[in-house]
Amino acid sequence: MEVTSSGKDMKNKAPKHSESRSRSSVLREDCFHILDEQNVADPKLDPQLAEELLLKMYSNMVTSRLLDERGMMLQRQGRIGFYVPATGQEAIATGTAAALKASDWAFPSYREPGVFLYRGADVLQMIANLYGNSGDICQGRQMPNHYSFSKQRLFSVSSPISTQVIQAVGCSMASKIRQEKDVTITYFGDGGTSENDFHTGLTFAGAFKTPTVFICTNNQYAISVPLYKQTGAKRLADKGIGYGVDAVAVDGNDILAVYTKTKEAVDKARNGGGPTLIECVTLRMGPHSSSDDPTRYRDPDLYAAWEKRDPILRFRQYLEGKGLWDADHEESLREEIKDHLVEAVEDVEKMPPPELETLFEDVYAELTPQLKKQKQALIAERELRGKFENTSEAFPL
Ligand SMILES: Cc1ncc(C[n+]2csc(CCOP(=O)(O)OP(=O)(O)O)c2C)c(N)n1
Ligand SMILES: [Mg+2]
Repeated sequence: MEVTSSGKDMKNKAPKHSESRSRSSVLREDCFHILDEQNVADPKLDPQLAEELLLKMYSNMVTSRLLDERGMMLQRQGRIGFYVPATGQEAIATGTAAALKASDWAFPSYREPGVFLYRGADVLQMIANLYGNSGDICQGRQMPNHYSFSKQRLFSVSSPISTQVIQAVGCSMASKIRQEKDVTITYFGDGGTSENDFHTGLTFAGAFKTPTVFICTNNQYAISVPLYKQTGAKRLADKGIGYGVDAVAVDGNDILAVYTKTKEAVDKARNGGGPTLIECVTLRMGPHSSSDDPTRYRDPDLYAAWEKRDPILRFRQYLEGKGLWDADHEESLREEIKDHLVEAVEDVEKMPPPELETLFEDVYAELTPQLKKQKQALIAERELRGKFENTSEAFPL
């Protein structure tokens, strides 16, 4: 069910929380979808994307999944301190990114590696961010999974929830004022819709009709807090109404549905039609982060039901149905990606930590007198000690 900002078709058909698990699918009834529960596309809704694009999307999803597997393994082996998996959410990152132009702006959260990958971020540099060493664009000043790739118009990820929402709206206001035809997309979670910044961002977007697309990944949890404890709203898409922002809920595990609704929203924004909020309904299949143990708070039945709706599996079956994919393709793709990741990890692990002097770079064009003094003192201290030992312990995030 689509919601317009006039609220016309809002005779609330939204399910009660308890109803959301009652149909054969665990997916809420109101979500736009193209693939059915047997993963067959509705012929009237199938966007009939070109083969090259479909295969690029599939490869991107698998790369994101395998990067997650590797990242969690590296953390468990003590080679990196922290990792945030996006497992189960690959259709959202890839389906939305595929609907953008390279000149559009993206403001992701920590759970969208697929957006970075799709827009051409270098995997080696992404892995270097996990290590925070000299290969890292941010020279170890960011948390793991908080990537920054400004050349690809990918804004730096921030940990504080939803801060990117107002930044994205500001960016799209700038595009509008400059009469540039770029669209800004931003991503946040279900929990993120309880933050002030979400409401401020949507207020400005609605008032100024900015070319912004808001992607709310409703993965049903904010760390251990389930959605029904997070909000009284039955649908997060409904939150658009109060701000005059058109909204729609989609099956977040159906990449064709995610792509189709994002493309509509992006085209509308580019043509002066204003912002859209897209609620992508999914389930976070992994832990919140490598520091979390979801078995302490999660219903195993819900998890098992969503496992059958794996977005990669569903898309693969769609591709197989079109004769574009088979087991041999799958094996060679996975081999190729795994080899690439192993090689990148090996290369990154050879890189030294960032130079001490980099601590003083990238903020001021010219160092302030105080910073100059601090820099000299630190260099003198290093000469005295020979080197600095790394005595830090991983912070349990
Ligand atoms: C302003 C703020 N409050 C609290 C936190 C701690 N925190 C980190 S992630 C998170 C949950 C966010 O949940 P959601 O928005 O649903 O996104 P998800 O992690 O599920 O992708 C919280 C509360 C934070 N980073 N920033
Ligand atoms: Mg969440």
